[in-house]
Amino acid sequence: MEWRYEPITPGLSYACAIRRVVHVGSTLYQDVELVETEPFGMCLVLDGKIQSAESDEFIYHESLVHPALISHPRPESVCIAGGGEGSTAREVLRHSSVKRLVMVDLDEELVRICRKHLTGFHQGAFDDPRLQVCFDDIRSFLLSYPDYFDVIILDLPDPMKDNPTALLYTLNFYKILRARLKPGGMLVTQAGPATLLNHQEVFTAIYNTLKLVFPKVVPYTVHVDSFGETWGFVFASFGTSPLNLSVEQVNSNLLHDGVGGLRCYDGIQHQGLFSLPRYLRSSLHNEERVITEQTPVFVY
Ligand code: SPD
Repeated sequence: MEWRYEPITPGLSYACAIRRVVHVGSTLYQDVELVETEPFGMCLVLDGKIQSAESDEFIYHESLVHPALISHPRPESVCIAGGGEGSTAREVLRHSSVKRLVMVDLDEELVRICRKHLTGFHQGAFDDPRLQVCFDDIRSFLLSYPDYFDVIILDLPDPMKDNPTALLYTLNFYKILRARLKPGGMLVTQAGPATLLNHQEVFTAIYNTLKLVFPKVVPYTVHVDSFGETWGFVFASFGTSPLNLSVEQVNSNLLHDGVGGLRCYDGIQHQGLFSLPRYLRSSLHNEERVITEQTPVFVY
């Protein structure tokens, strides 16, 4: 049996048995592998890190998308930054209120590979007429985009050393995003690992930096087996908070927006996502780092 090792944090890796390798290559921007693994089925691996796995990508993508979308009274225009495999778009398009979804991914070749090989992930989302895919750098795209969004979702690769993606986890970029939101708009970003060992790599700093830009900022987490760790997200808005929603309100908002077919997220899971352990709440509270272009943060 062949094993694939992925570093989690200094002194810790996790190993995953490989059944077959479907694709190995490099695009203009990153190394791309598609590997079928014993525990998680087909996995998308970018620059050596699993981004999405057939068996549990629904946990990550439902958690990324739905808390923000059901917190907005009527999300009609949504922007996704990244999200090349199409699963984030798939989740957004479950909402019948969404009239326009713009997905901006730098890597056209990656999207082409995912569209061809990961049909179970995107499930035809790329054919939905509400979706417009733009191959561009999200920062320059937003600076010249003439319109505004109700919700912006950052589904970007993790900030890694020697990768310009790290500049999309900065104070400056968060200010650009705020300027592209409609009144009442909101933002959610994937925010890196959130285990006891590594939540201070990027998660607490992203939270702290967003707090300088938005009046309401709420961190949350979910465990993703194929990442080998618990994952962090941060929600930010001009005042709306997902924390105020009861089990019944979440379920009723989902129903009202025609959202069906979920396997992880509902009113009960919503309360779990936002119930953080004491050590995490205290680290988030005590964090002082601000992420700027000059002081980026990186995952291990
Ligand atoms: N779709 C981008 C999500 C980034 C998540 N990175 C996960 C790395 C896990 N080791």
